[in-house]
Amino acid sequence: MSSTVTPPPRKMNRLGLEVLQYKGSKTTLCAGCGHNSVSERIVECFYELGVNPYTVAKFSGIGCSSKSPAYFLGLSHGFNSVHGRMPSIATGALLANATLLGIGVTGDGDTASIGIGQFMHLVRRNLPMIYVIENNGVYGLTKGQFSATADVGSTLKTGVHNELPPFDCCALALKWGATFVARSFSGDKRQLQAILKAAIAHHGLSVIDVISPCVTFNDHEGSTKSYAYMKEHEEVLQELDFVPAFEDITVEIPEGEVLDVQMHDGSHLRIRKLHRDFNPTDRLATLAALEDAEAKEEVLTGVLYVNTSKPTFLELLNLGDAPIATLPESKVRPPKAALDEAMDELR
Ligand SMILES: Cc1ncc(C[n+]2csc(CCOP(=O)(O)OP(=O)(O)O)c2C)c(N)n1
Ligand code: SF4
Ligand SMILES: [Mg+2]
Repeated sequence: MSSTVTPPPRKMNRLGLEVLQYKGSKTTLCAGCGHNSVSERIVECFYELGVNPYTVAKFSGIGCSSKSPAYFLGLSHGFNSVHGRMPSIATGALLANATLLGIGVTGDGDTASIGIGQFMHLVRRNLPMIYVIENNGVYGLTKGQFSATADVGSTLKTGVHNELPPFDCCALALKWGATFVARSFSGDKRQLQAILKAAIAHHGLSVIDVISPCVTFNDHEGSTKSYAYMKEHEEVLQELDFVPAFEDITVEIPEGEVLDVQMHDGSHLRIRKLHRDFNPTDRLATLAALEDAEAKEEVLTGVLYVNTSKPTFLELLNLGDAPIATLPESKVRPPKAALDEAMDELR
């Protein structure tokens, strides 16, 4: 007697897409590299939230981290730019088409070394996009030299010591007026998922510094960006729960225990304090907490700061919603009279 086996129903998100449609090409990074875990989290979050991949634009600079966009959201737009210059490319693209959801993936070298000036202006402008720094303390792609986020006293495999003070990208972003700042660890799946989802919902720039160990050049004893160091020194600030706008909030929580942040799209980020009194809406207190943690050799992870009220760069420029590429020629090409007038002014 023959029996037919019915395959289990395929899992789909609210757009009717499968997770496969959110993946990219097979990774060419080293096995165990933290960057691979970050790509996996991005795939999961965009799939679970049902973001239309055709409306996403991925940006990066140069580095192992900057290769990552090839490994997620294969159906989305993408631009792998020049070392440290991704913010300019992203700014141009998102000004030309404000309907796109931008996500940039960069490295600590790409952002804190060569790209620090571009990063500064991106933060100052509050360009609405997600900006993920895959922070391993070294230039992985060029064989593991120290980057500007390497801690004083950390050593390379060769025994070379770093004597220069590190840049803390989260503290700098806070100083420069960032509206969403978080730090996570590539090994913390649940925390990184919640942060990425909140960043997708955030209306403004989301800076996410992810400690993402380089297993080939910076995972040894003496490194402060290794899996072992993070296990010892990570101080998780909160328990995070993200409730998307399309789901009902069912769990009632007694007032005062949880900070409920309503995001622009109607979703909720619920932040429950863990061991210490920490308020992620108090910018100055966060800066002090980061200084204090650095002195104690602790790595604070969680949502460090969130501000949902500051206008974005696109709002300040008062740009129309229609992408430039869809505007008729009459709108994008000045008439001859306007050009003649401009020429006359220069005579
Ligand atoms: C203008 C320019 N300068 C230097 C380089 C060489 N270079 C390529 S990647 C890189 C650093 C990458 O480090 P990071 O951004 O931390 O990425 P990781 O490889 O560690 O993920 C450097 C210095 C380059 N490609 N272009
Ligand atoms: S060299 Fe380091 S950063 Fe680059 S892929 Fe390998 S483990 Fe990752
Ligand atoms: Mg790096």
